[in-house]
Amino acid sequence: MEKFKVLEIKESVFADNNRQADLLREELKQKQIFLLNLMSSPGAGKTTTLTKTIAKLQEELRIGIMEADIDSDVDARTISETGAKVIQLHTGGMCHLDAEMTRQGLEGLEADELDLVILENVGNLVCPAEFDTGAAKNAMILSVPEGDDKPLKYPLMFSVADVLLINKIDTLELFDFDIKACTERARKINPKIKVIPISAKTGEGMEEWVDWLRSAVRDAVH
Ligand SMILES: Nc1nc2c(ncn2[C@@H]2O[C@H](COP(=O)(O)OP(=O)(O)OP(=O)(O)O)[C@@H](O)[C@H]2O)c(=O)[nH]1
Ligand SMILES: [Mg+2]
Repeated sequence: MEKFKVLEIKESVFADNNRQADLLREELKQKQIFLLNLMSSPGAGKTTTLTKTIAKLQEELRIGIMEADIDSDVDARTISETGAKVIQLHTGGMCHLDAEMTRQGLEGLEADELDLVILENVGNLVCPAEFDTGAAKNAMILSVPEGDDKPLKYPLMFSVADVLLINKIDTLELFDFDIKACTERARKINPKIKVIPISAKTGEGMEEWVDWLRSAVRDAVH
């Protein structure tokens, strides 16, 4: 038997997503559950970063992961090996999650006893940025092979992110990726964005990221 549930989430019936997102955010705050929405293009390293993040935090926080995909359970299978609670959400072709879909996921996950829930959103740099999920914070990953011009091409994603992880820095030698230029471009769109270069593969930068996340969870709860 699988160690995780697969849930077909239904298209939202609410017209006003921002209101649903605010309601969900407030409810989660009351329940002291910190929800992080993790976004990136396909293959930037969301699942790899999550497995390493779980390993560093699972002794101190009760963690649950919601893996959203159009139609596969590859990522939930990977996460289930970490021992964290996980659910696979199928969006039925939709390239994003909104607040009501996120709520369905949280109910399926039975998140009430958890401290930290991370939503791995559908891999896409456009649609997920357009829908508030009700998360306390938004994180995004841009990986080195994608190029340092992405803040110029997908500004909305950079404008909604609280933290930008520049992943795969172990490959910097192979690509013309200028971390400083990328950071400046991202900050021009979003002056408050926190930028953390990491390699989910080698572990470089992961401490700084985990410290950021730990503080964000603590600040939200206290
Ligand atoms: N070199 C290197 N490869 C990495 C790093 N992080 C992830 N990868 C590789 O990048 C590929 C995609 O990683 P995933 O973690 O599956 O990416 P994802 O964003 O979850 O992908 P989707 O869920 O399909 O959108 C895998 O082959 C990983 O091993 C890294 O820091 N360095
Ligand atoms: Mg993934």
